[in-house]
Amino acid sequence: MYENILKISPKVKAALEAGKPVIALESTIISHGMPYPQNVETALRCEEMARKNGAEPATIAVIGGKLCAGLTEEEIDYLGREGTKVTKASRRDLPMLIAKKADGATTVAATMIIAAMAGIKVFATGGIGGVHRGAETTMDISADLEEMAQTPVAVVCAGAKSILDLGLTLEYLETKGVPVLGYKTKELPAFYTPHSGFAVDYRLDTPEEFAAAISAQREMGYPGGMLITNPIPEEFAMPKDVIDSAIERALKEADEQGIKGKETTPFLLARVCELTGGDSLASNIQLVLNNVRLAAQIAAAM
Ligand code: PSU
Ligand code: MN
Repeated sequence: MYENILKISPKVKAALEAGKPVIALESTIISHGMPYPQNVETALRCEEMARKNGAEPATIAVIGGKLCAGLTEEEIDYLGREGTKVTKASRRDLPMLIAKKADGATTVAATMIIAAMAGIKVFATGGIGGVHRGAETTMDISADLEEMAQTPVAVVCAGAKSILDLGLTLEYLETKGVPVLGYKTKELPAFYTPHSGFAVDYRLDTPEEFAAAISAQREMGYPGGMLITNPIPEEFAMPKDVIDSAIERALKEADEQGIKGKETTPFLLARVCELTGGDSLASNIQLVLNNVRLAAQIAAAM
C-alpha cells in the first residue's frame, strides 16, 4: 500500500517484516524544537538509545515529497542544519508537500499518520502540542490532539509544558476518548518537571502493562491512540520557579510580538531555551532520551 508516496528505509522494512520492535521518532523536534547542532546530536543519540533497548528507530519526515519512515544520517543532518527553513509539517501540510515533492519536518500529528501507514505502533517524542493558554479566544488547539483521537499510534512523551493549558488539554483528550497513562505515576508530568498537579487516567508500572493496553486498544479495532506520559528523571528536572518565570516571559513576548498559528510553539520553545541560558535544552535532551528508552521497551514487550 501507498507505494507511490511512502518510503520505508531498508533497516526499518527488514525489522517490520521480521516482526521485530520498531519505534517512530518525529522531526519537528529536530528542525524547530532544538538549536543546531544539539538537535542533530540528540536525534542520533535517540536512534542509538532505541537500538540499545532492542527497537529499530524510524525517524520520520517528508523528503522530496516522499513520506519517509527511517532517515539516513545525512537527512537528519540536513533537517537540523536547515532548522526553521524546513516546513513544519502537520496533518494539513502533507498533501501539498507530496504534490510539490517538497521537504517537511513532521510534528507529532504528521509523524503518527506516517507511522500508522508504515505499520509502526509506538512513537517517542519530547512533548505534544495541546490546547494553548487563551485558546478560548484564539482557538489555538494543536492538531496533535485530533490525531491522538483517530490514528492508532501510542505516543510516549514527558507530559506537556505549561506553555499549554494543561487542564484544558486533558479535558480535550477526555472528550476525544484518548487514554492518558502515567509511567510509575498518577500525576501528569509537566515536561521540564515531573509535577503538574493534574492526574492522569491510569498509572501503569511496567512496559508489559503498556503493551497489553495498546494490544487491547488495537483488538477493539476502533480508531485512536493513547498518550503515555513519562516523567523527567528528578536529577534532570528544572527548578519550578525558574522554568515557570521563563515560560511566563516567553508567553508575554509572543503576545506582544503578535506570534500566531504554527509559529507559536517553536517561538516559545526557542525563547524558553534562551531565557534559561540553555538549561532547559539540557533537560529537554534528557527527557527525550528517557522517553525513547521507555518506548523501545514497550515495543519490545509487544
Ligand atoms: N512541544 C515540545 N517540543 C516540540 C513540539 C512540541 O516540547 O518540538 C513540536 C512537536 O513536533 C509538536 C508540535 O507536534 O511542536 C506542535 O506544534 P503545534 O502546537 O503548532 O501543533
Ligand atoms: Mn497551533
